[in-house]
Amino acid sequence: MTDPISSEKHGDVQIIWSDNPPVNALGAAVRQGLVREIEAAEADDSVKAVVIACKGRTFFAGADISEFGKPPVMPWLPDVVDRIEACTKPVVAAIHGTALGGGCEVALGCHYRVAVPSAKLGFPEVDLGLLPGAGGTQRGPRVAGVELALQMATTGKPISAQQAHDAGLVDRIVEGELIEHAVAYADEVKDVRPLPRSSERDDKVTDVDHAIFEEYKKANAKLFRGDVAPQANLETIKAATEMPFEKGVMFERQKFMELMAGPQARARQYFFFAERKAAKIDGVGDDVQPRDIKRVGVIGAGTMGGGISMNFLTAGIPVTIVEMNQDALDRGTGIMLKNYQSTAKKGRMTEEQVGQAMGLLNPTLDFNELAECDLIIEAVYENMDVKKEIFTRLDGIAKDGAILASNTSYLDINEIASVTKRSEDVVGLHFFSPANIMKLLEVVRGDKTADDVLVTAMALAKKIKKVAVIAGVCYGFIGNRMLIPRQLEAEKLLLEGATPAQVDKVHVEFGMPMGPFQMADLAGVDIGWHRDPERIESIRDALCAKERWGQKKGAGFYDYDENRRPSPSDVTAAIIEDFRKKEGVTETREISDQEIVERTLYTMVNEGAKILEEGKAQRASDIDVVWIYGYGWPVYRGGPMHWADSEGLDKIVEGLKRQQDRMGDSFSFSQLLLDKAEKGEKFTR
Ligand code: T1G
Repeated sequence: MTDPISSEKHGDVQIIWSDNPPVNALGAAVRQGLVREIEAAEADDSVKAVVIACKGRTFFAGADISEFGKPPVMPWLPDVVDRIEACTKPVVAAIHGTALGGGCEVALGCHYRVAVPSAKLGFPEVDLGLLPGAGGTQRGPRVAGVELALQMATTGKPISAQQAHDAGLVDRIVEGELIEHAVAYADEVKDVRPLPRSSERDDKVTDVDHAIFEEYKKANAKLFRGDVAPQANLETIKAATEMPFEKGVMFERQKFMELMAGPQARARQYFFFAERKAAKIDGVGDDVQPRDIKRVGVIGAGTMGGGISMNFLTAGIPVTIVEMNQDALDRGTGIMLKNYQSTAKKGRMTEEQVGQAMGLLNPTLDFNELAECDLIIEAVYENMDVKKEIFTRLDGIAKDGAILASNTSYLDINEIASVTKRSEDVVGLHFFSPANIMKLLEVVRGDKTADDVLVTAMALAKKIKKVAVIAGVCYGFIGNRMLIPRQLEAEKLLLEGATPAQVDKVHVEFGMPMGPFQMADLAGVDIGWHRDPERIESIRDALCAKERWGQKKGAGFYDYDENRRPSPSDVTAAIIEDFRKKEGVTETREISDQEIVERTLYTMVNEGAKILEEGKAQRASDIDVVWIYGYGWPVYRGGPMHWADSEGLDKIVEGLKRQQDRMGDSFSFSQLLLDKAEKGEKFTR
């Protein structure tokens, strides 16, 4: 392993370089090299000042997460930062890319910080279930101010170089050649004494009104629900206003170790790598090149077609969107513009960017205009015959090499491909509604889908800022397939005596954004309904028959007021009671919350295991990525499969056995789950 740290002289300024691709993570060799080179610079009388800089695309992007959980190798990062700060000569951090976590802490240990305009600085440790553990919770407030440090540490969101400069976290923003400017700055300050050591500054942490912490917590309540790391970050930042630096860092160390030892940090760190692993396609070499996608075609300008189109327009990729009639086309493009304008109103886009995006849109009624597209995505009515008809037409007009994709959320991609003469070009691209917001994209691999089509889909997903997961062809692919047992058991529980509110409460307390019935009302109780009000085969049918189709109708499982605020419904209770009678259910019983967990969450794990054993997901961690990005599964639980491991697969099997009789024939055990539980194995380690 070559030494990632080197140094070179520029006049009487010593530059200490880190060259540790891909992101200059502060692994052991980097930490050792930094201490070695700082001590050498300090001992060298010809050196008057030091610059710390990084090669490649970014300044240090943090501690090396792959080292977590392994035996520690000295020096600790806090000691490295302290050693830099203690240097008797000025040290200047030259920042480009993203100075994150430990990287931002190294910069804070330096006496000065210069950055290029595009640089970002941040404390994303909270996203790993941690807090800045190398003095950042104490130096951050002292340099950037308590409120900005609090926001950075509890949200994990990076700030721009300009914001950092305005707050005093960056001393100078330099245009052009960073190193040249950094060396010049070091030369400028080489005789300045005393050295501005962040840990010695108290002006921004004294006389702080402690009310800001409670106010911040109240204003950001969602951040603190369920997740323990944000609270720990708040407490350590607050400590900077209550105690001297030395005590503050001891408190920081204590809180850091507590978090690191907890299940939430383990889950989040697992997920950090799970998300990145999802991009890898088993059995497809890095030599397989993506196809060039210059123009995308979207068929259907409804909610999905419009949302899908926006992803590409925002990424600067032209879109031809096709509808059957002008009204539908105008309505669709109008909604797209409205969505962009509301984003601009929130300051997340400029009006000019809105104009650029919409300027790339070619709305048309002429299906043949799709002939010039490199990727065509069908986003029409969820009906196999309709899709087959469209793909038959596409086969006749799409240019050679065009990728033909369906946004179907359940249907068989192989069957759709079978009507074309180019099955190798057919793939599923299952976006999640709202398609311009939700990060998840299920890439559904047909039996004949070519490798380069998959590689193209994964590359395009990254370009449009989606997290893509490869799914095999089965009903509902990965996410929606696991919804099936959950929804089925949830409705059966209503028959047996539970209420929608009780089932939903268990899920929300678990950390889901909403429960099964709240989700049904949001998505539409009538999704997949056969539309025959006389045919009442489930509680859903009974609700649909009464046009209780969910939020859009002001009533579904719940009643809704004009602001769509839900309340338990007596009408729904009566409909459930009637349906019980019709089904011959004469008595109901008290349902425990644990039973709800076992029948609606444990059954999801069982289905996930079946998806794995059938090869419809590449790995268990992909299933976790689907559920966290597609349905809001609490990331601090790591996804259904990681959560099952942390519960213990034997406990999952036990719970399912307890419920097996109640669940009846609709439930069958995954053999993989039984085998792993038997052998004490896990899905995700
Ligand atoms: N450690 C180890 N590997 C890392 C890494 C890290 N900190 N950051 C990225 N990688 C790997 C990643 O797994 C991937 O590997 C490759 O680099 C490219 O990453 C004491 C305790 C920097 C914004 O949380 O946010 O400091 O898949 O695909 O989209 O207080 O990586 O190619 O094999 O994400 O261009 C705090 C995490 C750590 C930053 C670049 N720092 N990284 O995004 O590339 S904790 C973070 C990121 C800490 C101290 C505490 C992003 C990025 P592979 P990528 P990208």
